Parts: sequence; C-alpha cells; structure tokens
Amino acid sequence: MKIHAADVVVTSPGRNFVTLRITTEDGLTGLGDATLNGRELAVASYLGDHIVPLLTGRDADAIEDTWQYLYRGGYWRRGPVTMAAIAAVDVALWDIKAQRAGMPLYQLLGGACRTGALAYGHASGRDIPELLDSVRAHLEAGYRAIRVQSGVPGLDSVYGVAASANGAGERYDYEPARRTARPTEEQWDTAAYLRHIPTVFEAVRAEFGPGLPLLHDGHHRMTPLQAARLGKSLEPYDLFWLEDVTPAEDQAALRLVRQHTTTPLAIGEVFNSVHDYTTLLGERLIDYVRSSVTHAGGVTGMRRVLDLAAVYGVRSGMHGPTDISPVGMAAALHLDLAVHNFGIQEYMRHSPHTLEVFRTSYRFTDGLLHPGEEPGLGVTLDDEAAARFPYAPAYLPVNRLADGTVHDW
Ligand code: KDG
Ligand code: MG
Repeated sequence: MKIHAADVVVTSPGRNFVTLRITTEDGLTGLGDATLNGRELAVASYLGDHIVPLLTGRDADAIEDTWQYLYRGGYWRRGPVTMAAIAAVDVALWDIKAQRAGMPLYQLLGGACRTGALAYGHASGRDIPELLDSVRAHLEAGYRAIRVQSGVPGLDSVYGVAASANGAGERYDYEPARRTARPTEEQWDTAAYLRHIPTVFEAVRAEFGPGLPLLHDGHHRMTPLQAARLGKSLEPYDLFWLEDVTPAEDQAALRLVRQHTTTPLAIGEVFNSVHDYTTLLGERLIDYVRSSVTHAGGVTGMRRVLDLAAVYGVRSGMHGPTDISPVGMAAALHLDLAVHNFGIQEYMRHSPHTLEVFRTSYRFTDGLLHPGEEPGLGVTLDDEAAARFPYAPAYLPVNRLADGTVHDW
C-alpha cells in the first residue's frame, strides 16, 4: 500500500513535541515521535522540507528499504536531527504495518518475552529529608525501581532535582526545556557533588534497605578519574546503574572508569546510532544501553543497538524522560516487551495536558509498564487538542563553573 500523505505536528502541551503522521492510500495513519528537546524546529524542518516530499507514493510496507533510503540516500549520516527524523518515519511505518496486521506492534517484533517492563521513576530532593519523602511517594505510586538525584550543598539548582517538593511522586518536570528566549544558566561544582553523593545513598539505603533497585545519573559531568572515584565510593550501596558519568562522545573514557569500579555503568541517551556503541560494547565497558527509539533511528535503529548489545550480554535501559513523547514511549514499550535483553525502562509520567493531545493504550501496574493490546502503537493524536497548545521556544539550561567556564550540563 502506498503512502498518500505525511504531515508534521508541532504542539506544546507543557513542553514541545514534534510528531510525524503518515497516511496511506487506504486511509491508515501511523505516528512517529521526532522530538529533540530544545532543538525541536530543526527536526520539524528536516522532516517537512526534506523528507515529507520523498514519502508520497512510496510503499508503506517497505520499512527497511525506506530506512536505508533516508539514511544512505541522505549522504550526511547520523546526528540527532537526521536520526530523530528517520526514527519518526520508521515508527510511523511500523505503526501502520501493525495496524494492518491487526496486532499490537510487539507481536510483529517477535511477541512478548515478559509480562511487563520494569520501570524506574525519578525521586529527587533539594536535601536528604526531601529526597527520602520523594522515594517514599514513588514507592506508594507503585514504582519498584527508583532513580535518586539530590541537591548539593552550595549549589542553587542541580540537574534532576525538582524545584519544589516532589511529594506526590506522580510526575514533575525537573528539567523543562524552559520557555525562554535564551537558556537559563546553572552553576556546577564537581568536587562538592563528589563529596555529597555517597552520603545521599547511605541515607537512602539506611531508610529503605538493601533490596530496592536504585539508579543515579551523573549527566556527563565528570572526568574519567572523578567518575572512577564516584563508582568506587558508591559500591557499598549496590546501585542498579550509574549513568552518563563522562561526556558520552568519548567512548574510550569509560576504560579507566571500568578498571576501577564494579558499579554497573549505563550510557547512551545522546547517542543516535549503533556505531556510537562499538568501542563500549566490543570492549565490554558498559552494562546498559540508554538510547531511545526516538533518537536512535526508530524501532529499526534501536533494534540494531539492542541486538549488538545482546552479543555482549548488555541489557536495555531505554531513555524515557518526558521529552520522549507518548508516541516514542509507546514504541519503546513494544520493544521492551519483545527483546530478550531487556533491562529496565525509564518512565516519567507525562502531564495531563500532554495526555489530552496523545491518547495512549499503555498502562503502568505494580511497577511494570505494558504497551496494551490495541493494533499498532496504541497512540492517537487529537488535532484539536494539539492546536490549543502552540509551540513556544524553549532551551535546556547551560552549566558554568564558579569561574565562569562553560561545563557539560
Ligand atoms: O532533554 C534532556 C533530557 O532528556 C535528559 O536530561 C534526561 O538525562 C536524562 C534522563 O536520564 O532522563
Ligand atoms: Mg540521563
């Protein structure tokens, strides 16, 4: 069946989302997420100006061929903008194929390997008592695995820490790409962070015991030596993983970290291709791959990452903050169910406004996510609701050290 039309929907129900919708000649529609937080319009233009004109008249069933046509045919390969655009086409075509088959997508990907995907939520606190309340609230909300981020004495705002008490544990946007004409600026001090974080995990383990899977995100801010020290100092607290300790583009940096610590390592949310992982996987430097369907070339691109990871016994931990739209989240959940080397799925809940625009069939029960049984992805887009939330420019923050030097955020 041929592709009849494709259009790009940009909407901002609390934060910006870019969605590609493909319609076939027999009237099926598929959705793909192309959201790149803080750089949304670049992907919208890439799709609208360069990809949509190529889609009309193509065979909607030829998913791999279309992926290769856009990847190899574009000449300029990889990169977050290109790969988010290819991802959106890929996911929309998988959505259509599964709808045509009358099956939820996970069935076409091989069927379920498990009853649901273990999800982790984000607990945070400006200080330790606030953090402990947040962990408690997440446990009450049903989470069985929890990411722990804490304020650092002397720093006003820190990545991953909600600006106000995160009591309900239901959802919060700790890092909205803020709707301002320029990025806000934050201050960073790695030495203060390294002194404080072990005391945070000591307090969380003392309160909640040894069994609760705990995660932490270093957000690319350390040198390999600093990261190795952090990994060692957290070993007594038995983390599920320590994420993004060093800037991700330097794959070799993790050699030193790996030599010095047995804390499991996760990386890859800013990666967009299997080629970003060849050193990390080939040398067995990591334990979890963190890419998303949205940013790594769709179900097709992400499956390549997961299959290579499986060769080395490495498991999935797909990126799932609220800047992955419900369309991207649904696609991740179908893969989570279908691949053997699933590890964990990140899950921050979307806002009620977002869920007015995107109606989803996925559900969260007893700490596990399931994509639901609707044919396709199980997500629909309400155009009227989308139009009520127009795009607004937004940026992620920029970090500076005390002397003004720009640092990784
Ligand atoms: O857009 C940036 C966010 O997706 C990122 O900061 C979230 O690090 C993140 C995480 O682990 O969810
Ligand atoms: Mg992260």
